[in-house]
Amino acid sequence: METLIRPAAGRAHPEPSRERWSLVGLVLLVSLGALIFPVMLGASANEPLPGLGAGAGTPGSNDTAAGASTTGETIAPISGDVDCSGQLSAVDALYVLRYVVQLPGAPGCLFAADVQCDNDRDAVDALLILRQIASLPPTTTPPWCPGIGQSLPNNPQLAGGVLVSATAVDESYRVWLTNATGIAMAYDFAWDRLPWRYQGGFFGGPLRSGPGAGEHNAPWSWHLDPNETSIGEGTVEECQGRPSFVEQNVEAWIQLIGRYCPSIDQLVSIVDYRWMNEGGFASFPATRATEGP
Ligand SMILES: [Ca+2]
Ligand SMILES: [Ca+2]
Repeated sequence: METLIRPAAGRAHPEPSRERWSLVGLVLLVSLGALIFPVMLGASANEPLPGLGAGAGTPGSNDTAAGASTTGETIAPISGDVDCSGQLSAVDALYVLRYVVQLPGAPGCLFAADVQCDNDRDAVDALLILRQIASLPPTTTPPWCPGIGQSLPNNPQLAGGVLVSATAVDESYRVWLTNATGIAMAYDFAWDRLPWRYQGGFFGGPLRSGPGAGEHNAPWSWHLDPNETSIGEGTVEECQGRPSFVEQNVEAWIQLIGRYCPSIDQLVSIVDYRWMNEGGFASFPATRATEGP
């Protein structure tokens, strides 16, 4: 079920601000944790955390200890499980903080760190993970964001990209983005972080035949080029129009105009499939490794 996250004019969006008061403390905490945590686990601060040895970056390998064997239990990637252990713990939050301050030993499931779904992996995410573990009231995140601990969206045909659903006037369409600029701008639009000159609210990119990868823009028989589409600047009229109008003239539109610039009257959802190409996780599902006899 797709849910409207904001009207184009309203700019209402979830509020991370309530959490920010704690960020300074958290960044201080990570410095302390970077020293204390490895010691607690019997390792020096310069050694990788458990599971971050030779198998780092391999799904299911991060719980592996000496004498470990796999149980055959399938791990589904879940939001916030930064160390690929299959569950949430304070270790996940610590890994996020270590990443923020660029300490070595990046975990294999770092893609799962952005539990806030704002395209940043930062101390806010670490705080949200800690709140979840402590059973504190959940903080507002976009309705399309997987809840912390919930499975990440899975669609191999859209792996490595981000699917944005929007409406132009009263017609729905979808744009699959694989270019970093377009993805970042889509998130920035959703979170009201774009400069005003981009807030005219439309995508712009080369128009292509067919509904695209995974038929993501079905039932329309066109899509926007995922590698070159982003949020447009200023206002354009020559490449704008209703999705249904483009549908009636797809080939002519491609030949005569080449680009299409659908308005974003409502940004309905952003579904992130990038984890599927990140950190070796194209091989999911993996099996969890646990200590053997
Ligand atoms: Ca974990
Ligand atoms: Ca985030």
